[in-house]
Amino acid sequence: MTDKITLSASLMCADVLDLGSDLRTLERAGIDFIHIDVMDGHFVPNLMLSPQLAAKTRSACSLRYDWHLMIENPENWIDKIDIRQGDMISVHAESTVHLQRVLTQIRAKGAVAAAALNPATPLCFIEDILPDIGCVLIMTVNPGYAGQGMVPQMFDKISRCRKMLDDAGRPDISIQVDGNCSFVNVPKMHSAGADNFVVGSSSVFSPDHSICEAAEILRKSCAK
Ligand code: S6P
Ligand code: MG
Repeated sequence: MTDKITLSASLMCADVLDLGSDLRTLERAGIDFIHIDVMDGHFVPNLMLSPQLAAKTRSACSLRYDWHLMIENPENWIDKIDIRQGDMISVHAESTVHLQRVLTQIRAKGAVAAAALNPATPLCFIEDILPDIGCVLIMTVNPGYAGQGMVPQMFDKISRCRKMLDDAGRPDISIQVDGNCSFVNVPKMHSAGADNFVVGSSSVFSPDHSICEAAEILRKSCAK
């Protein structure tokens, strides 16, 4: 596991009336990815961020995008999303019966392929397809909404995931965590083995700190 952490800022938590300004500030704050939550109202009980609309926000900053697909049949969408070299795309293991095929489609576009697991989905769903994975996304809330509390047993799941990856000779596979990545939870998630954090209403978009201050607090909290 790497000591360096990366931060993915959740666009659904940004100021929708001033998105351009938030995107420019996120870039100045040293945020690594813009996290785009795509929801279809079927896989999760909510609708969010159209890929076409999200793609238009690219003109405001040059950060890589991290597309979190919470949709049924994600294989039908890979060619319709503005995926660029170095982006990350996460697909839920529960959303398709052909997870390995979708991950291969993503890698063919020069993007990092991430396999996402809901809190109730066991790690064994991905253990046979590690060669096709660049990142595991451990959901620490049930996906669909921002502002939820973390499912506490996910700390242990992160540790077991890190061990599974290291034992398989894949310390290079990143672990991303999404859901209630707060100032309190992030250092604990990092100690458990995660290195990429989806940051939203619990930190970089919390009313108590500016985006730049929040990013700095998070990075310092994980520094050795
Ligand atoms: C939720 C979604 C997430 C949220 C993010 C919000 O289903 O996948 O990416 O936008 O977790 O952050 P917070 O701090 O409100 O949990
Ligand atoms: Mg997300």
